Amino acid sequence: MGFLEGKKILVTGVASNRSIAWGCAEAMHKQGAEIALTYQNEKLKSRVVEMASKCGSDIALPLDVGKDEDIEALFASLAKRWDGLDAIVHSIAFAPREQLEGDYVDAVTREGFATAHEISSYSFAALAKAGRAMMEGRNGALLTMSYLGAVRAVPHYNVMGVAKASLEANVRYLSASLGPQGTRVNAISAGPIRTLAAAGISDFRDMLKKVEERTPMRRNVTIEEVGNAAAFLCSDLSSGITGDVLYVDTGYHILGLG
Ligand code: 0WD
Repeated sequence: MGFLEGKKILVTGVASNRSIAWGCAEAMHKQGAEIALTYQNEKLKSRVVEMASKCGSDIALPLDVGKDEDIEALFASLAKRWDGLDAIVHSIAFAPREQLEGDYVDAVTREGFATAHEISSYSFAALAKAGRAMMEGRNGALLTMSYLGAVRAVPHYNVMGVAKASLEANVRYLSASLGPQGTRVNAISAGPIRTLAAAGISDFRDMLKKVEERTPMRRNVTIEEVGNAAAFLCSDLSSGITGDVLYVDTGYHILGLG
């Protein structure tokens, strides 16, 4: 029996079979969880429906976190299928491409800053708020995906790093707020992984290579490894952990002069 047997878990942010969210969904399904997926737009719908079926699920629902009505409709639809919800995985981030090129001060704009924060950080609080009632009294868990750029200045990551810092603060505030109802809130800070979102960061290939050369384990992390850590953080095995950021990055973050 898997350690997520009987758990109902909503996984957002599946865009392809390389998505970190997909690593999470697969790992959680393996551990016995029932899975619901979301897709950002109609273009992704058929792919995500098919991916849900690989997890034995027929629940794939639309969600653009930039739209309050989508968030409301998501939980209304979910409530028709499930009598409660045990975990939400938030694996969503976005900044306009030109924000992720060149020098931070040159690139940053009011609009780029606002968009990055709204889609990549506020949306986590919005899902927590909308999902609160369904998660009440179930020892639930919320999980989001961060990156080292939240706490270090990483070339080209620019405003996304500032948004990830906000996201990590969000983890702490949400934990304090939802802890009394038994809901835990954590983040995984993943090492770089080649996904659709990563393709938007200039020199991403170089980043992968540098990490591989220097990181203690001399290789990059996989979505399966992030997924397994996510499964743990959404399970009762991590019942004493909240408000935290777990690094799943083959050890890169511990380096000084790498
Ligand atoms: O190296 C990496 N890939 C890392 C990613 C290292 C550390 C952290 N992360 C984070 C990302 O910042 C993000 O928060 O992991 C999370 C998932 O990212 P991913 O798996 O790397 O990327 P991807 O497979 O592209 O999935 C992210 C998806 C979007 O994909 P695209 O490429 O179309 O932007 O987030 C979704 C979308 O499907 N997304 C949205 N979903 C709902 N509403 C929205 C939105 N407004 N915007 C983006």
